[in-house]
Amino acid sequence: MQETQVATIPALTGRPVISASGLFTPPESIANEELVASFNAFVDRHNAAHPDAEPLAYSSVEFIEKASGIKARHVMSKAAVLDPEVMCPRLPERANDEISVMAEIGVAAAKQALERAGRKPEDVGAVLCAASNMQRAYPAMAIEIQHALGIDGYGFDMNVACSSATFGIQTAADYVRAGHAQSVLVVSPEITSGHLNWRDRDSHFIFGDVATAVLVEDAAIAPAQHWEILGTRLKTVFSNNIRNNFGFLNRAAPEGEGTPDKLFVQEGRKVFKEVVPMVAQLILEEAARLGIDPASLRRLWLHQANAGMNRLIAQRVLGHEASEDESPTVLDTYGNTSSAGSIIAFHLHNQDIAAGETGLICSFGAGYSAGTVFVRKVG
Ligand code: CO8
Repeated sequence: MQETQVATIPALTGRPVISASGLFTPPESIANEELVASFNAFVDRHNAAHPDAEPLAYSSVEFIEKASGIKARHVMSKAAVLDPEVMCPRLPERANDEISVMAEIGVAAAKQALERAGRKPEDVGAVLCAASNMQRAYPAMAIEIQHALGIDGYGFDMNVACSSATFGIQTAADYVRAGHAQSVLVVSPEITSGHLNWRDRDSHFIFGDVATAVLVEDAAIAPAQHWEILGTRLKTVFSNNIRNNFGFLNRAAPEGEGTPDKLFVQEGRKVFKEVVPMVAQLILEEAARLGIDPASLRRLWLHQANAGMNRLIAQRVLGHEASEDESPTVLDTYGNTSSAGSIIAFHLHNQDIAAGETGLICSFGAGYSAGTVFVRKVG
């Protein structure tokens, strides 16, 4: 008698892991020199047009690099951003039957994560679109990404500014822990250029566009090489020091010089001073809870907002000045990509980590908000 072959379904463990990550980088990039030339051309025009007003001051490449560590940023619409008459992205509107641009770049990152994990879309149970700005109110970007990938299950959007990805990873991990899903995509398409005030000297250099994806799965179905999630911890503390008042109750176009509070605004100095201790404390408390000696962490994949902030946080965590190997930066080429920053750092700088070594993905930003994901390499 012929034996019937029955596919064995692995028993789920309820232990969440990161199976793979993905990255989409827009092909166009703006170097500081080009950005400052455009900004200064705008300043000349503005001052010539408003001779009786307090003149605007020039920006400078030296200041930007020294204050932030940023040398360039990728963008979805370079020519319009650099045009001193425009200074915001010009992305042509798409018909409702075309994929929207935010979903498109999210899908590109998600496909890479799925491919790296050897996962078919039909085996994914949920999609979270976790980002600091959504292209529209509804239908959710996550549902469009889910549809474009051919995923059954459910999806929704979540926004916790720069901490969106780590909040998404904890949410995905909780679904795995609870048995609600065995495979969850956390997608972070960040078109930050749309909510950056490119005419504001204090912040025009900060942000860049990108998309990342993280596949969180039950250990039972993960590929042999993966990252065990040892623990996640989130924190929020209300602050007005990073704010954007754009919303459905104020529909004025968020461009031009008259609506700066409908774009990104911040008290950068205060953010720096207040967020560094908050994040360092969160990391140290969580390490203690998990029984991890912070000095033993092999690598910190920190949020990429400012090189100086990362230097201080890493020093408090590791107990010494961190090397580029211990706390890699992607700020120089990507700028601040909001929630995607720590995931880009993780994606680009994890191949050399040995099995058994422990690292930390950590993000922080507006809210204030902060999230930690301690991971250990397996396989
Ligand atoms: N060129 C030349 N000089 C400048 C420029 C410029 N572009 N900008 C400011 N200066 C001058 C100032 O006028 C000032 O001069 P003076 O001393 O004579 O008054 C001097 O430089 C110093 O200015 P600052 O004190 O502002 O400069 P800092 O050294 O503090 O550096 C930074 C500014 C880089 C902004 C720094 O404070 C910083 O990085 N802070 C932390 C920022 C941060 O982490 N923010 C979090 C944002 S991420 C987030 O959560 C938002 C999510 C939403 C994303 C949406 C996307 C749009």
